[in-house]
Amino acid sequence: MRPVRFVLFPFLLLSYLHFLVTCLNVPGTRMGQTSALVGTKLYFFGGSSATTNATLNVGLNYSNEVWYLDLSNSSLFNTAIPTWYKDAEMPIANFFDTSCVSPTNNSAIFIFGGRQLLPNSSIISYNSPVYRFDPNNNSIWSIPNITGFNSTFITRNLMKAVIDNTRRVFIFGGTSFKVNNSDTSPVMHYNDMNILDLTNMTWSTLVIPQAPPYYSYAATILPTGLIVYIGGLDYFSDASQVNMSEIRIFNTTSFIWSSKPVNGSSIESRIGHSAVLGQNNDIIIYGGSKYNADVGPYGPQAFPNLVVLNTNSWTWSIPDIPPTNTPQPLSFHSAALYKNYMIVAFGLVASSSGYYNKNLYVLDTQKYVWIAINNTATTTKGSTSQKTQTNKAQGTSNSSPNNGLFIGVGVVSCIVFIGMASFGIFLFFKGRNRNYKK
Ligand SMILES: *[C@@H]1O[C@H](CO)[C@@H](O)[C@H](O)[C@H]1NC(C)=O
Ligand SMILES: *[C@@H]1O[C@H](CO)[C@@H](O)[C@H](O)[C@H]1NC(C)=O
Ligand SMILES: *[C@@H]1O[C@H](CO)[C@@H](O)[C@H](O)[C@H]1NC(C)=O
Ligand SMILES: *[C@@H]1O[C@H](CO)[C@@H](O)[C@H](O)[C@H]1NC(C)=O
Ligand SMILES: *[C@@H]1O[C@H](CO)[C@@H](O)[C@H](O)[C@H]1NC(C)=O
Ligand SMILES: *[C@@H]1O[C@H](CO)[C@@H](O)[C@H](O)[C@H]1NC(C)=O
Ligand SMILES: *[C@@H]1O[C@H](CO)[C@@H](O)[C@H](O)[C@H]1NC(C)=O
Ligand SMILES: *[C@@H]1O[C@H](CO)[C@@H](O)[C@H](O)[C@H]1NC(C)=O
Ligand SMILES: *[C@@H]1O[C@H](CO)[C@@H](O)[C@H](O)[C@H]1NC(C)=O
Ligand SMILES: *[C@@H]1O[C@H](CO)[C@@H](O)[C@H](O)[C@H]1NC(C)=O
Ligand SMILES: *[C@@H]1O[C@H](CO)[C@@H](O)[C@H](O)[C@H]1NC(C)=O
Ligand SMILES: CC(=O)N[C@H]1CO[C@H](CO)[C@@H](O)[C@@H]1O
Repeated sequence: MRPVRFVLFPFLLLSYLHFLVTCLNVPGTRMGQTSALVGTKLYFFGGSSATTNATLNVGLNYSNEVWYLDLSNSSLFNTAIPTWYKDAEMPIANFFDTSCVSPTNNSAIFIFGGRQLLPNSSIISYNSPVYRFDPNNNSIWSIPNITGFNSTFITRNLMKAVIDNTRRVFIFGGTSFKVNNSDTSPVMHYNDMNILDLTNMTWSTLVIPQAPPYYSYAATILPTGLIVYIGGLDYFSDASQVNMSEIRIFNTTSFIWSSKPVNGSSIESRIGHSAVLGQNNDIIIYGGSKYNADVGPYGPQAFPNLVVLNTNSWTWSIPDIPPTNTPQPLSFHSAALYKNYMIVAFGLVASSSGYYNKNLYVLDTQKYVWIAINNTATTTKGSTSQKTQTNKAQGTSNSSPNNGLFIGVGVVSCIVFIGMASFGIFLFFKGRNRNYKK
C-alpha cells in the first residue's frame, strides 16, 4: 500500500490546492444587484461595491459578475457553507437594474436598465437597455431585438420589473442617469408604465398622468393581475418618501392605477427594500432605509425590518420573529422566495454609510424564523482564478456559447477534483487502516 499512498500524496495536495484556489471562490460585497430564480438556481447579476465611503455616482466599482447558488441540494438550509458558482459575465457592468424570468423560452432571464459601465472601467456605456441571459442554453448573453422601444428608457434605473402570466413585463417609472461622463443633463424622473410583451418582443409606453414620477419602490404582482407598489420615492420638485399606508395598485387588465388605504401596524417609509410574495398572497417586505436628501440611500434603517402586507384584508402586520440568526438591517439587497424560504443577499448595511454586505440570510416564511446560515466561508477571500471569459460588449446579438461551456467545464472540474480528492483520501485512510491492522 505504501507506494500507492506515496503516489497519491502529491496528487491529494494538488487537488486540494486546486479546490482552494478555484472552488472556494466566493462573491465579494455588493449592493444594487438584481437576482432571478430559475428552477433551483438563484442568480445574482452585477451590483456595485466599494471599499470606501462612496457616493452613488460614476467611477464606482460596478460589477459584471454573475453568481448563482444551487438550492436543490439544500446546502443552504442545513448550516453547511453555501456553495457559490460563477457563470458567464454580463457584457456590461450594471447596478440598480431589474430583471425577470420568462415562463417560456427556456427560462430566459431579461435584464432591464440600470447604471452601466464597460467592465472593469469607469466608462459609462449604454449598448443596450435590455439584455437576455439564457441559463439553460450555454449561458449565452444576447441583446434582444425589440419593436417600438422607447429611447427615454435607455438609462432608466431604480425601478422594478414584474411579469404576468401572459408574458408581459411591466416596469413603472424610475430615474435617468448620465449617458456618458460629460453628460450634464438633469436627472429625469418618470411616471410611465413601460410594457414589453415577450411573445412578440413589442414595447409600449403608457404615460399615466395621474401618477407621480416614482422610483426606488418594491413591486409585486398578485395572481389576480394587480401589481402592488410599496414605499419608495415620489418626485415632484424634490424626492419625498411614500407613506407605507398608501399602497399603489396597477390593474394589468384595465391599465388603471389606483391607491389603496392600508390599516394595521404603523410602518416607517423606506427605500431600497425588497418584496416577495409568500403564502396566502402575503407580501413580505424586508429592510430598506429612511431617505434623507443629504445622505441619499445611506440613510438609517427603516423600522421594523420585516413587515407583512396581507393583500386579502389590506393590513400591515409585524411578525413576531425569534431574535436568533437575525440579519443585519439591509437596503438595496435582493430577496427571492424558494419554496418557503426567503433568501436575502448582499446590500448596503443600513445606517452604516459605505458598508456593504456579502452574507446570505434565510427566513422560513412558514414558521417566521431566520434559519442558521454559515456565512463563514463568505468571509474567506477566495482567489479569483476561475477562468471566466468576459463577453465583449457589442451592438449586436452577443452570442458566445463558449463562455457557458467554459464555466461548465470549470464547475465540473471542481466537482471532479473534489471527487478525486475524496477518493484519494478514502484510499489514503484505507491504506493506513490496512497498515495498522498488519
Ligand atoms: C471592487 O469589487 C471587487 C469585488 O466585489 C472587490 O474585490 C474590490 O475590492 C473592489 N474594489 C474597490 C476599489 O472597491
Ligand atoms: C419565445 O418563444 C416564442 C415561441 O414559444 C417565440 O415566438 C418568441 O420569439 C420567443 N421570444 C424570445 C424573446 O426569444
Ligand atoms: C475584469 O477584471 C477581472 C478581475 O481582474 C478579470 O478577471 C476580467 O477578465 C476583467 N474583464 C475585462 C473585460 O477586462
Ligand atoms: C440556444 O442558442 C442558440 C444560439 O443562439 C440557438 O440557435 C438555439 O435555438 C438555442 N436553443 C434553445 C433550446 O433555445
Ligand atoms: C437582431 O436583428 C439583427 C438585424 O436584423 C440580427 O442581426 C440579430 O441577430 C438579431 N438579434 C437577435 C438576438 O435576434
Ligand atoms: C455625451 O452625452 C451627451 C448628452 O447626450 C452628448 O451630447 C455628447 O455628445 C456625449 N459625448 C460623448 C463623448 O459621447
Ligand atoms: C403582441 O402580442 C400582444 C399579445 O398577443 C398583442 O396584443 C399585440 O398587439 C402584439 N403586438 C404586435 C405589434 O403585434
Ligand atoms: C416614451 O416615454 C416618454 C417618457 O415617459 C413619453 O413622454 C413618450 O410619450 C413615450 N413615447 C412613446 C412613443 O410612447
Ligand atoms: C382589473 O380590471 C378589470 C377590467 O376593468 C376588472 O374586470 C378586474 O376585476 C380588475 N381586477 C381586479 C383584481 O380588481
Ligand atoms: C460618507 O460621506 C458623506 C459625504 O461626504 C459624509 O456625509 C458621511 O459622513 C460619510 N460617512 C462616513 C461613515 O464616513
Ligand atoms: C462554519 O464553517 C466554518 C468553516 O468550515 C466552521 O469552522 C464553523 O464551525 C462553521 N460554523 C457553524 C456554526 O457551523
Ligand atoms: C450543486 C449540487 O451539488 N448538485 C447536486 C445535487 O444532487 C444531485 C443528485 O444527488 C446531483 O446530481 C447534483 O450534482
